[in-house]
Amino acid sequence: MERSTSRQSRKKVVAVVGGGLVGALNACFFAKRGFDVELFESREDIRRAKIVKGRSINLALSHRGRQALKHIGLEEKIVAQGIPMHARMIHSLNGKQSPIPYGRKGQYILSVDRANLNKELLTAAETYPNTKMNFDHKLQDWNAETGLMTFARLDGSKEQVKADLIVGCDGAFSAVRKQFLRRSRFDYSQTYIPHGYMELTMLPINGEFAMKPNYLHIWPRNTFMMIALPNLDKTFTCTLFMPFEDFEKITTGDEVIEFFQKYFPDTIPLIGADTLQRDYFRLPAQAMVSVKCNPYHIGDACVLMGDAAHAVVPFYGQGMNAGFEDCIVFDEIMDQFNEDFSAVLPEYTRVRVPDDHAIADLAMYNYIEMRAHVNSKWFLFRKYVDNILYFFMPKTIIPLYTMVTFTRTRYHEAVKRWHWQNKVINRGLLLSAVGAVLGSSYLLIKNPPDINKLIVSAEKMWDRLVALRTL
Ligand code: FAD
Ligand code: EGU
Repeated sequence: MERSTSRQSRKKVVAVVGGGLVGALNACFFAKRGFDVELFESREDIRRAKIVKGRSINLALSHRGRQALKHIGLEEKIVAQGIPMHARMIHSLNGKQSPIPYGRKGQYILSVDRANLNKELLTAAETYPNTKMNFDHKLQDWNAETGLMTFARLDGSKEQVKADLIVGCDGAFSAVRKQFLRRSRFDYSQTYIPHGYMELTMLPINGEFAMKPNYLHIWPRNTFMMIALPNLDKTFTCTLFMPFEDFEKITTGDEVIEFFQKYFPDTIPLIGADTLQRDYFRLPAQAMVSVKCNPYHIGDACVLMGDAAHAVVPFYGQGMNAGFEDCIVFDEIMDQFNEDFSAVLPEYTRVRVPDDHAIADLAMYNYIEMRAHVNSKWFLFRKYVDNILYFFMPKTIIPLYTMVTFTRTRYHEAVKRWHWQNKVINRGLLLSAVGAVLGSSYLLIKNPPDINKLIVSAEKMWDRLVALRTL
């Protein structure tokens, strides 16, 4: 009796491992609930760092991520520092640009600066008196039985810390997750895709954005693809996605220009030939990995969130958004189960695993689909069809990306609904095809055409088909 009251009166210590996007956000969520929060980050404080290394410079923030920021009162501030992207801008090989809106007016995604977002989140976490930030603390090992963690410092020293709950937000190569791997009945899979990515900077031209700023620019070229997001300093960060084996084939500056001349000719004058060559060889192409696991928790002692639980390939722009939503889902379950970790953790796994696995699958599916046959024409066609169906039947046919990007529909529900919609669309197509055949047969029987006219028109049709192919 006495023990339990003393346990309840003592504030529980929550150790958040990883001070990246999800870790810093999570520190705010736990601090807001009144826990004693200790955040441990292996790198130095990026607010003081001169060079910020790490992954992609900017990210697309959408509804799920924004909702999470709203919970900690940071939505407005981050939105004000982001650049709205109301549409994609599809760049065809011939330089033609075609915008396709993301949704109705007011439906847009935001291009945000990763480093800036991380800094704002760390600062927000620090404003709570019950948080303590520990930089230069790299988790080496921890004990699932005792909750004792061992951290390595840059000076070679070690530090041991105990916590009531360990929250693993230490990214795709999570050290927290290592202990999970040693346990029985832990499912784990990791897949590297054959593509790598490389970031190229497009500087302003005459002090202005080199391209229209309020768009997500896309150059879909089947196996090669480039995406560009605007930054506040009027630059664009272009991300080139390409199989590693093709990256390796390009070894000289001339070959870089040759390659861009062939696939992204409109970008050469915008990026500039020398910048292009310099950026291309500055860093080797980066790998992309997809990680799925289950469960996300060990007893009442440890839980994984963000990339540590589910790294996804970036072909839906949802990695961070999903990680941020993890924090909301956990928070909602904390309310439901009165902050009782032994009940909250299993429930979090039960609820969240199907959704994170669904977005991991969707992102991988989109990667395979884009690589297989998405050139600019196909991309435009598909998105037009999506938007047209949505326009005429907004209650029935909601594009998948709309559910994923602009709602908090559970990812696995979105997938289910998408399958159902596809069935409806296919039935509709089949029905209209059957109707068309029956209808035209009837008309043909009623008024048989002159056979000579028919042959001429068939020839014309053929010419048109050939013309279409060579467009
Ligand atoms: P991370 O950002 O990886 O942070 C992990 C932190 O833990 C780091 O600070 C690291 O230093 C620290 N750490 C690691 N190991 C230890 C240790 N042993 N001890 C202590 N600390 C440790 N998502 C989107 O939503 N929209 C996008 O447009 C988008 N675009 C992307 C484009 C690319 C090219 C890539 C690669 C990813 C993209 N993502 C996007 C995904 C997004 O980057 C990740 O999902 C997000 O960064 C995950 O955040 P996190 O905090 O879980 O992990
Ligand atoms: C990739 C890298 C267009 C940032 C998926 C769309 C992405 C982003 C799309 C990166 C694409 C692809 C969607 C958003 C977004 C599209 C989306 C991909 C942001 C299906 C910084 N993707 N990304 N889908 O619909 O839902 O515009 O690096 F080319 S935002 Cl691959 Cl919405």
